[in-house]
Amino acid sequence: MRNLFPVSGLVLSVALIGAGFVSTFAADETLRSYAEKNGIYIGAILNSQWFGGGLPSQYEQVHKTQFNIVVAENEMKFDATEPSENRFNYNNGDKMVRYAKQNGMRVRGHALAWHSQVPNWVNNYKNDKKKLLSVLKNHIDNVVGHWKGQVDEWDVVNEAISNNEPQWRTYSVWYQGIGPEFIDSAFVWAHAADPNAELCYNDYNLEQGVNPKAKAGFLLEQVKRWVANGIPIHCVGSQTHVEDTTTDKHFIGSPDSLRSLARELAKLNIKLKITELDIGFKSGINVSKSDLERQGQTFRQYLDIILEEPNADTYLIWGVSDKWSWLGGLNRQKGLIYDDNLKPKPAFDSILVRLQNFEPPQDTVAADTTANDTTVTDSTGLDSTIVIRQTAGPGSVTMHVAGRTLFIAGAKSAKVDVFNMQGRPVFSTKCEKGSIELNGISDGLYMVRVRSGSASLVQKISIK
Ligand code: 9MR
Repeated sequence: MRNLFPVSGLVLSVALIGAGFVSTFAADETLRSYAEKNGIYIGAILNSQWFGGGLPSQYEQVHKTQFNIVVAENEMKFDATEPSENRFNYNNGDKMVRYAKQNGMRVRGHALAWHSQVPNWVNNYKNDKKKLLSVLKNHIDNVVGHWKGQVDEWDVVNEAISNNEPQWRTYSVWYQGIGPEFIDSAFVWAHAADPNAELCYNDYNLEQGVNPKAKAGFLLEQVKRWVANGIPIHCVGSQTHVEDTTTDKHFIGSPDSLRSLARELAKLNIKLKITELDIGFKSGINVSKSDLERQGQTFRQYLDIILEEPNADTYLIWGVSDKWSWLGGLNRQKGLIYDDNLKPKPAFDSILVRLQNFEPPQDTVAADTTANDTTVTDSTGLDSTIVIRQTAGPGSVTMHVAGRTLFIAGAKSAKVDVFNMQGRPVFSTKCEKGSIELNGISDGLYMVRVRSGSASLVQKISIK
């Protein structure tokens, strides 16, 4: 892969980003610019305080400069969007969607069917299965329908698995009132309401091993079943709320375990996303500089999964600054990548440097695309036909664009998906004859994914 931003190592030029704080990186060296170079999304929640205008302007400046995917901390949850029966409130969610549009960000919706933050009125129907099914369906129809085409992906079901044993979580109004089939139904309804949205199952403690006794092992069996039954699920979100390795005696999670889950999901053509990352220390302890550096290494190890596993594309942190973080409630502290004064911590540097320097392993990168005469140059003068990632299959799939024709070599039959630069699908088709026409798509940059059997190629193209 060619580097859009040929910078090596740490650049120690001092630049002001936003008002009043100093970073050791130049202003255009942002997490999002390097994430985009690598074809991944990097993001942070918009904290609840942002919606009420209660945060300093620096916060938003950092957020929109550094991130290219956003999710609301609380504002798209059931209690926020349907506080009373069949009366919906989309104000805060709309505000976030506008913000995302203005700043070219992808939008995650969180969360549709969850046992927590369910308004009281829902519990009135806990003994009425038929009514509860219609309550959940109505919620999904309305909320997903309202943001159809604007929310790119949804946590359709959140935290439905028990913490301690490999089984469903039983203390949930949806589980108790409907049974586990509420999950299958929720995916089907969400898909019907927005057939282009990516639909995820989201949970925590998924980094604790893929074995039948662990949550991830139980989940994997369910995902296999959902896929076999044609349930429209596209991704698993791993919240990844973890604790620093030295302060948590019970810490049993690891980036390696999460990587194993990603690989198991790849076999099912399901993506893995890190959706709520924080790496906290126990409350009350002194956190030293070397603790923060170790924390940065752990942030980097989780990022490596997203960079290296072809079915992983999103790295989302549950907060921006340690000053506004839910972690206190969990007896943890300092789990994010900006400190109380919105200054980047060592974890920020670890992530940025890794994003700058990452090169996919040679054997997974397609042959040099400059060899054909269709490599195009965009207005910035940079090559824009760039292979983002390739999964080897039998034979090697390649693609190139000439005018509005996309040529595909190395596959007799292939599924082609075209996404805009925010990751929203704009066009899908099957290619049977070696080429397809990209008429009806406006000029600009796109990501194209070609899949044939187990081979998959993702490439950035420019249409002019
Ligand atoms: O950060 C959220 C916090 O403000 C809320 O009080 C809390 C209530 O459940 O939810 C927090 O977000 C949670 C997320 O929605 C699901 N995964 C765990 C997150 C942290 O608790």
